[in-house]
Amino acid sequence: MSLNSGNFPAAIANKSNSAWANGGSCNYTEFWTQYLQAGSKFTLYSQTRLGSNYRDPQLSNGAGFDGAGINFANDIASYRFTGCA
Ligand SMILES: [Ca+2]
Repeated sequence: MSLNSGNFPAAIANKSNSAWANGGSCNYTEFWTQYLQAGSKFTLYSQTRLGSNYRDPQLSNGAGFDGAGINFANDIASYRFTGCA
């Protein structure tokens, strides 16, 4: 596991129906359904670096540009930042 990835703490893992990304030095944030960046994922852009597609208020109806049709509600456990400066 690199510095650009990690697991969400147990207090919030698998308990969210929304997501918002604001990577300070990375263009993309991947949200994964399993710990250690496994399972299914969707990707959001950085709010500050790209300025669009950076949040999804309802994960139950699919999420990101690569997670269409997948129910991610209460099913996000880890993350990875990509496209980093
Ligand atoms: Ca959605």
